[in-house]
Amino acid sequence: ARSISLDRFKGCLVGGVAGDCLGAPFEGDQTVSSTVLNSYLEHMDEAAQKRNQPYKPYTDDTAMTFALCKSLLKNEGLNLIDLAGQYAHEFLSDPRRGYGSGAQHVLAAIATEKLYESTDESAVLEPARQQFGGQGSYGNGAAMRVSPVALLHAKDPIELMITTAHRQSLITHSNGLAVLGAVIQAAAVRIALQTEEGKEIDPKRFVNELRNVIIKVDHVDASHREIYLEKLNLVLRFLGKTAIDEEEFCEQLGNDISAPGSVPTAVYAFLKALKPSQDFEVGSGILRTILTAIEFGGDTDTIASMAASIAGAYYGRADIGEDVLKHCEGVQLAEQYAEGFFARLTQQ
Ligand code: R7I
Ligand code: MG
Ligand code: MG
Ligand code: MG
Repeated sequence: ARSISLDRFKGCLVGGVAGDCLGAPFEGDQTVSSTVLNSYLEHMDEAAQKRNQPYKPYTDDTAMTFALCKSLLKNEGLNLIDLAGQYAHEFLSDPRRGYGSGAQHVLAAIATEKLYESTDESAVLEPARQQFGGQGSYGNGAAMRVSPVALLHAKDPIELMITTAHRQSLITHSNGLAVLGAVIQAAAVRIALQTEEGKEIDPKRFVNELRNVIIKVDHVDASHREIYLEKLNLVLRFLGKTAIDEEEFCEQLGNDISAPGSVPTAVYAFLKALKPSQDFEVGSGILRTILTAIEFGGDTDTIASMAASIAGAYYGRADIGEDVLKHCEGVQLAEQYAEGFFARLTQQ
């Protein structure tokens, strides 16, 4: 059976765009009821008629993902200085996409100091290192954009993927929690992508593979690794429950803009939505994943986008119909980038 395919490359990037566009209007809400979410999908055509098309804009999550795609394809791999320039250029050319305040500061500094003209990689990483009193940001901004790294390294040893996911983080996020979040998110996409077509995913095995990845990440604090290992235990614990106390879920697993408070939650949403849901009667696995992610409120664009990148890599582009996608900005560009990564892989 085939695993890696163009349809699944497209599913990954298109899923990420859809999660961002559909989740963004709920960012910062507490919880969102399934009644509201079902009605939201059903009335999308009606709502669209009142606005310009496509009326669901993407946010910083997708803007940075596209910048990463562009730089990786242009350089046939990671070029940190070019990538820093690409991130900064994307931000300055379209700054109102909802960037985190720390990220805005770092990207503006890279542009102001023209660090993308430097030949010294460490100079480009300096603004991120200085964030939050020298601790670096632990926001989820490095994880929310990382899915193209899994496509770039789809056929390479996992160590290469880990290194690229790690290094691309450092341009904006030097804290080990942010780095690990990005590596885990990239690994989740990779595992989904490599699962044979039609083969079911076993949540315990999926989580175990992520544990093995965490152990391989160098140059991060052991205490940061521990935090994620504990979060993955919680993912399995919540998956095993028949009823979930939303308050307890948000407090323990999280729904916020920190990497440890969102990346494991995205993994949870993907794994939870593998099974049909009584709440959401949608045929698409990707859409079910997105609604499952939005339901907990909080950082809905980012959690839905990360979860749907994983889901898209598993179900493929064909899983999600045009009914909803036609309202999302950036779908065509996502498909073009997926084609770029796929062509590169088949030429190797
Ligand atoms: O991580 P980042 O790019 O933000 C991504 C989020 C996503 O939800 C996007 O959709 C967008 O809405 O923003 O941006 P950062 O500014 O690096 O991190 C996000 C926020 O996390 C910061 O603005 C801080 O509020 C918080 N944060 C910290 N707070 C205290 N100490 C991150 N690191 C720290 C810290 O070390
Ligand atoms: Mg956003
Ligand atoms: Mg925001
Ligand atoms: Mg967000």
